[in-house]
Amino acid sequence: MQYKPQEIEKNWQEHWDVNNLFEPSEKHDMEKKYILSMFPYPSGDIHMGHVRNYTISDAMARFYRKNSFNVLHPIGWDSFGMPAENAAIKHSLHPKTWTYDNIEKMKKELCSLGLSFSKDREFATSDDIYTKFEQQFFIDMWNKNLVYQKTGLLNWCEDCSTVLANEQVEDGLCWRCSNETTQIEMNQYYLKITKYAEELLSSLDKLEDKWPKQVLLMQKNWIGKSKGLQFKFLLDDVSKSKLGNNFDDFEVFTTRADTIYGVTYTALASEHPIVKYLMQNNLLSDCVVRAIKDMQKQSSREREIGEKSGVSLDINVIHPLTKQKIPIWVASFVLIEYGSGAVMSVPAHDQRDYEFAMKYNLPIKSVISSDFTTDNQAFTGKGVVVNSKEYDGLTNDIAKDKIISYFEQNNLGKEITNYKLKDWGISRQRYWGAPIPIIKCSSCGLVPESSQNLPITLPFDIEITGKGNPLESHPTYKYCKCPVCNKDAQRETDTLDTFFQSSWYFFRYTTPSNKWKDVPFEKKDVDYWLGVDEYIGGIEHAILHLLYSRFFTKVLRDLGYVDLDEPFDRLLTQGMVLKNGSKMSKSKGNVVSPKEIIKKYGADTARLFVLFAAPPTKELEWNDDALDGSFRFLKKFFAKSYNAKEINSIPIIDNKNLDANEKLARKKLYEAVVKSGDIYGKSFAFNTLIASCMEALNALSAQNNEDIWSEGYWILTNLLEPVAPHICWDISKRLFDLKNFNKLDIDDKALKSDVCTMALTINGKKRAQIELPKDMSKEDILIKAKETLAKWLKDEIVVKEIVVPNKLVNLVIKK
Ligand code: ANZ
Ligand code: ZN
Repeated sequence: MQYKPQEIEKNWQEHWDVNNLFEPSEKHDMEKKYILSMFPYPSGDIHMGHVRNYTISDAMARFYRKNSFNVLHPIGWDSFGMPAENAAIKHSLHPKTWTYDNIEKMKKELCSLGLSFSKDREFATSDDIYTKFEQQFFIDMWNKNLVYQKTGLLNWCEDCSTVLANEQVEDGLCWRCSNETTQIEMNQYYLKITKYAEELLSSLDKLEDKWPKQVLLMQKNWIGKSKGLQFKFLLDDVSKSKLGNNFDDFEVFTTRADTIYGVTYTALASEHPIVKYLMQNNLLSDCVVRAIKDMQKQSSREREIGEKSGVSLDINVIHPLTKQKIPIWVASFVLIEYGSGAVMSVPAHDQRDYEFAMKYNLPIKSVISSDFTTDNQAFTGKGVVVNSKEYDGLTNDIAKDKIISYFEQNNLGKEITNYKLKDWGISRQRYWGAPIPIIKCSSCGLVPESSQNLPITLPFDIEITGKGNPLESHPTYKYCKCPVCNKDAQRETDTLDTFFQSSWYFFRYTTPSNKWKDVPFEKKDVDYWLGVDEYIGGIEHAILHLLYSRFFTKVLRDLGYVDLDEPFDRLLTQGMVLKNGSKMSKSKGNVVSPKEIIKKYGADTARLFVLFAAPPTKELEWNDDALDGSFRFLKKFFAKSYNAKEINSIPIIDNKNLDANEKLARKKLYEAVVKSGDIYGKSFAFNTLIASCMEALNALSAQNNEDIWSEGYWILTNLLEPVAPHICWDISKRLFDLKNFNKLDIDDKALKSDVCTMALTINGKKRAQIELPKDMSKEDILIKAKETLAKWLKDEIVVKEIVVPNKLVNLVIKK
């Protein structure tokens, strides 16, 4: 019988579909596993990254299902977002039509991979009913003061007359028209994620050893907690009068109070109120103004890593301890959003300050002595304080504490904790998103929509031109009544950031779809299913999505919706899929299409290859030969299945009566069973499990005991089912009527059977080693050895064969 994956796969996909075999049970007395892969954006095409992601989660889901767990393995669509609007402009398709057509298309492609997703729990985040609950959450947050509006800086393209997301600005230029972008101030809605900064940081501890170290570190750095001294620099009298006596001082934040005697200048952000005042009152020369405007145009990334620039403002402060005059500069690397948007600069001990001082010829004063000198660099290490009056001779850590105490005792400043984390700006000036349920009333101000009017849905009849927000120009959408005073009012036309939707989708899956109309999810379902046991996705989500989801969970907890602190118990970040060493991408032209692979080899081969070629967390280099190898293995696996006979339960075999080859086959089989127990829930190194199964099939093939063949297929179809489900269901149905898809018991006797490792050498040089049953005949040993050494023996003449049983084989070849 020939292996015809196309036929087998279609049959089983239909069988699974018709019989709804992958729905979770609603009985909550079973042990559960919630296996979640990050849901896709419906771009229209499945790529190899998807294949990898969903094959990993599917293998986990199938394993746990087979081992009697109640498994939730859902899929949905992260379906709002910009690409739908771009497609609308490019292909004149309505974003909604484009999105939902893509979902249908991608669903078919996913189905062709044989993925065991729950059909019942599928949804798209652009579904009106999803929006309804999302808007309710927004209103709940509004009422709890977790949402607020303030003016924020946004990227603006004058030509497209639209606001651009950070990702749409490339080197300061609009991604669509390549015009220079500017920063404009606009009213934005923000979520108070900073209120949760401390908890988001401290509860990372609970995830230690369960999330990748790298992700924990990235989150920690993003939250960026630091303790330091906040104090005021007083302006000198001349400077005060220059500023029209509108300012007496400004605040700075420093983590290095120990270096305060080394301050040689201070620096303000280009958006600092003092800078703004000087500009607005024409107190600066044209070229200084121009330089400041250039700094304001830089993105925060450029400001942090780009070339430092600055200008002197020609005003001064008084050093709080030495009372000396210190000049005030504007510097590109000082960020307005952090601390107080102003710094004390210590070029001797801070690299940025150092580079800036070198560039503009500012003095450098060393106040920490070190044993080693550094050229062209600030000394940032620990040391003994010098040039600092009464603090001289102390270690810098002690000096820091003393200086902070001095400031606190003399009311000059205080120790504070700062976080880099900023509030989450959630408004987007575009159409294809969830409408923000706020109404602007001229008497009542900003008022949330009344709950019974939810969902506020998008109008379908819009014109998408790429200029401005289509909701703004729609003839009726924004006109409404104020829910409080019933006067004419206007609806907010901003829509929500798509990260808002992806921050709670995993809660929604837990509740059966027949209840979705009335509730976002049921608490008892969330109690049972969460936290997610295994969350699988790309490292690109290490910060934003994962942080926002953690934040949302804590907010929903505080709003009373859930009893949960952390949503994702374990996280697996899959490696990238590469070809010729670089990430597969259309622009590089190195994309391999999953569709073509499935057509040519079948889904099982694609899945086997993806899981076999590398452990899930490592990069996977595409390799056509290895793909072919996976196919050949399955062909052999299928062909040899005819050596096994139909049985209803696993044969009982006594190891005592077996010959060496039979013992080895059983040993290999049970080693594979042990391996399977080792990888699930731990490393998920499917590659090692597959290798074990391959070895077991080889060992099986070296014996001809029919019972062992049956036992072998009972075990192998069970172990490989998560990896290559179609072929395993097919063989298992024919031989065992699927009765072997249960937990496997381990036969210890089979595992313990005697095997020895033999070294294989050629002319005394070690080439390989093999495992063979103990006390195998010399003839058999030689056959095995020559098989293994085949590639070295090609075209060679063996002149002598030496076999030391249970130890080694040496072949002497003619030189
Ligand atoms: C003087 C100093 C001396 C500093 C020294 C560092 C080393 P972290 O640890 O990341 O919180 N800083 C403060 N506000 C800033 C802003 N708005 N934009 C850019 N830089 C700012 O960083 C705190 C340090 O970053 C502060 O300590 C300050 O420079 C700078 F040898 O003050 B430091
Ligand atoms: Zn009103």
